[in-house]
Amino acid sequence: MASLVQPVHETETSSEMAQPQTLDGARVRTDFPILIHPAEPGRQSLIFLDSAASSQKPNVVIDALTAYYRDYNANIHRGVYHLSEVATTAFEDARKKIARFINAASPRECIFVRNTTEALNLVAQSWGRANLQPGDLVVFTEMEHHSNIVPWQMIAEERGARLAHVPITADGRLNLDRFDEILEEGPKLVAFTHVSNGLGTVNPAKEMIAKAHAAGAVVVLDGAQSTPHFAVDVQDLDCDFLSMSGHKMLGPMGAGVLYGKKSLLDAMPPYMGGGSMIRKVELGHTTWADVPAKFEAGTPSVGDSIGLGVAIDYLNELGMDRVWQHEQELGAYALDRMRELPGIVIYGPESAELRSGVVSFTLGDIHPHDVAAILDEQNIAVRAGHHCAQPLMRALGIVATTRASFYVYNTPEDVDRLVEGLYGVYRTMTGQPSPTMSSARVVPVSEKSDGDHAPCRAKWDAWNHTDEKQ
Ligand code: C6P
Repeated sequence: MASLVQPVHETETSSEMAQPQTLDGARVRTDFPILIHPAEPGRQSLIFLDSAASSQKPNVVIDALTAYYRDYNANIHRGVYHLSEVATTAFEDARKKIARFINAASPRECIFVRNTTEALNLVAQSWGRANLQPGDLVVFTEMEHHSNIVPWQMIAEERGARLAHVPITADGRLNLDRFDEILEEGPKLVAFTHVSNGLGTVNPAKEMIAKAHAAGAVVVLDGAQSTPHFAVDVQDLDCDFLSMSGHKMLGPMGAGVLYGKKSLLDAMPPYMGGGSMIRKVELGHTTWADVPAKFEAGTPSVGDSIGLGVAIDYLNELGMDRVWQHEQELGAYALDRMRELPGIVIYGPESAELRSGVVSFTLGDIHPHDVAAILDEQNIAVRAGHHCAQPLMRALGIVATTRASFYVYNTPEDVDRLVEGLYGVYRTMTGQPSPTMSSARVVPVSEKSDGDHAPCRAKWDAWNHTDEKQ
């Protein structure tokens, strides 16, 4: 039975040593069944450019999930029977893989959660409730995802703490002069994203963490958009907490990680009460288990966590340096090609070196939802909206962008298809055969008489009127 469990791979495998210098996106793609399905009749092949929202999954991850449910599905940390022991070992092996992946000092510093949102809420509700006093200052930035804003607002309101934010510069970087000024006020906690999901900006995390520590703050790093794409070393960065979303890094939905320094985690109260997180329960009083169990109440997503471990094996075999180089090359190529498009505004830093493989843009006065809907007709999947970063959009003076995001399975040909697709958007929206953006008003597709795009637009509009537009 135990042989059915994916082995724990070491980071430096001999196969990695033999890998070529660069990553071949077309080869990698063959490991992803969803990307190589024959196109449906009448549709072009899928170009998936929305990995910043959630990545696709390779066969090894899908197979690991199937194997768990087919061969050794059991609850963990409870059963004395063989099946449960096999599942427990596989689950804890996944934790060890994650700890090695981010260079945590111990697997105990890695807590399984569902996603980044849960990781950040855990810190806010546990560390925040125990440590924030009335008048304390909590700092985040204008480019944060809502997950790294709202939990701080909630706990600050409850504890009477104050909030401050670091603004962005005109080219979509953090205003580090303003950051330094805010640090002079001695914040208790600083939370910021390693990489912006709305802009692709890579923030100078190590430098910012050192400054925040010098000012006496605890630092929470949102790693949702960094850990899938380049090597993140928590000891080198010296962050106090780091959040990860496994579903953005080839893993299943439902497995994420909160890394925390053990000394901090040990001192924090539990976030949720229930099974697994206790040492002793009496009718009037309970004592807590050690970390990580203290923060893992209830039955975890066992199969998903094991699947995340397998995703990490896969990324290690590709090599995180190659993954990052591949994405930067694709990003640079996309910037070059897309800049030729008339009327395009690309948000974020000019220099490809300061960016991840995310290109967020607007196309003249065409609504980003229209751009995405028309690209979808060409089977090109991109995201449009505020990307759960409304304050960022406000700072940019817009309500939404269209966003293409690249990952290991994308190729320069995908960029070419995107650019062709965007010329198609011009044609659809302006009715002009040539792709020049004149000063003439672009007609929203929903107003066009052919009505072809009306269903897409109606879908967007309906969704747009819900409370939480993504
Ligand atoms: N961004 C995007 O399309 P969850 O949903 O909990 O896995 O991740 C939240 C989150 C937090 N921080 C950053 C920087 C993120 O990018 C995300 C998720 C997705 O951009 C979905 S909104």
